Amino acid sequence: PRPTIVSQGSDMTRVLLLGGTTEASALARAMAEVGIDAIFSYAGRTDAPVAQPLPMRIGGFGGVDGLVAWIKSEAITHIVDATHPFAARMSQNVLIASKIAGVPLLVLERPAWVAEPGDDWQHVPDTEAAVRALPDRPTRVFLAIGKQTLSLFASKPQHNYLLRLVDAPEGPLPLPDAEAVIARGPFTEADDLKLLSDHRIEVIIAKNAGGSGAEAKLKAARLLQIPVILIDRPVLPPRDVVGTVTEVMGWIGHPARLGV
Ligand code: 3Y8
Ligand code: NAP
Repeated sequence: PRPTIVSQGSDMTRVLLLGGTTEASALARAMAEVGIDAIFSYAGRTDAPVAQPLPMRIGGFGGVDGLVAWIKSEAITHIVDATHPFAARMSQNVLIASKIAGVPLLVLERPAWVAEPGDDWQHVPDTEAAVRALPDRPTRVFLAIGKQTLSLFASKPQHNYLLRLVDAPEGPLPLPDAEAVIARGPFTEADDLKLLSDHRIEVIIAKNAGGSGAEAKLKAARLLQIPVILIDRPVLPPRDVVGTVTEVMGWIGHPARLGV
């Protein structure tokens, strides 16, 4: 359903933008450009998140109750969930909190990736299934899923794992034969072609994040004929979802500048 315009951008407009993705950063730029009163929220998952052109807050809210209290204390009039498709708990919490607080919510989400000719993808429902999908013979695996679910792969220590993390791991990795490259996307196809070739990768495990910031490795895999085990997104309850910054700006009541 097309979101109805909630307000014509009255001067009471105050937006909570839950960020952490390429699309959230694009939306922040559009809002800053037209002077919308908005707060950009990070979880504080990384040591030094990229700065935004909006006032930022960093850290959890303290569950649904903390979020409801924060929304009220900040007199928020609109909430945009532009978090990652795998940030399921945040999306679940804000869906509930928006109803309790009576503040409208709109989700900005990129479509899932769809295989193209030449792709060799195996879809699995979750990370546990991705572990099971790995072969038994020792294999060179590119684990492009960050660090929060790494420990699940300890049940298959025989593989050589290449990890890509945003921050250097504090302690030892939970895998005996693993190497981490430290890099913050968005990544380019040339970067990922080189990474996959240099490390003689035989299979990639990735989340079906969608969007442009993480898709370079899939394009490189297609060229190099490397199979991909792709983890489906967690299922969330029905929400108002749009795919573009322009639709979000219209919903807030500000026609986006042409070309945003
Ligand atoms: C903290 C903010 C922007 C946002 C950029 C996007 C693209 C680059 C690609 C690979 C896959 C992965 C991971 C990834 C990408 C974008 C986007 C995206 C994937 C930052 C960021 C934060 C995070 C959190 C981090 C997770 C991890 C996931 C690495 C900033 C850089 C694998 C997801 O060390 C950790 O604990 C990292 C945790 C959640 C997944 C995981 O479970 O480990 N993202 N990523 C946000 C916060 O604190 O609120 O530090 O600047 C943002 C981006 N990461 O503004 O341009 O839009 O998706 N992020 C995945 O998609 O599979 C890397 O290596 O190919
Ligand atoms: P999650 O598991 O859904 O959320 C766990 C808790 O982290 C939430 O309950 C909330 O804590 C806090 N949180 C999450 N996102 C937040 C935000 N934007 N602002 C304030 N608090 C937030 O989240 P996640 O998967 O760890 O993702 C964390 C951040 O990384 C998000 O901003 C997301 O967009 C970004 N990101 C995630 C991925 C991924 O693969 N998961 C990929 C790229 C970017 P409280 O309950 O205390 O409020």
